[in-house]
Amino acid sequence: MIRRTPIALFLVGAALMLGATACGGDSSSSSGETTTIEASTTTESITAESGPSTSAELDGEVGPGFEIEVKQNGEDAESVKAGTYTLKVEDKSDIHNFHLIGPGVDKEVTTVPFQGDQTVTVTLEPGTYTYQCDPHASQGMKGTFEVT
Ligand SMILES: [Cu+2]
Repeated sequence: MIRRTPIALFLVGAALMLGATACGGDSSSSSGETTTIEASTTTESITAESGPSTSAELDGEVGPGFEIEVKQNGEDAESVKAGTYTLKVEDKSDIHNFHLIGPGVDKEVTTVPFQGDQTVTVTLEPGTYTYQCDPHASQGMKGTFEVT
């Protein structure tokens, strides 16, 4: 009786390989959960490796104060996978601009007098990218992220 668990696990594994779900029944349901979790973890890592295209979006923000930032999935972008991204910039001030500089990119997404949203497509290559407000970059109004 005590030895049931490993046997049940083996049976679940065998049942999964055969594609048969009927033979396990009630006794195998708890060990079946463990198998399901392992399977979904594997699926997630395969998805992550196969491409960043599902979340290929970056959000930039500048102003209204002397602030500039780039976020990915709501978090400060520090390390980003190489690829083509939709970059949405919210420019909340008419005294700042948003300028992205890095390998293959030198793009002033918004100009100083512009206020509002601007969306551009950028292709990011491995290296360091700097985003800055040109008039105030020397005062620290800039940031960087790495593309790998
Ligand atoms: Cu500025």
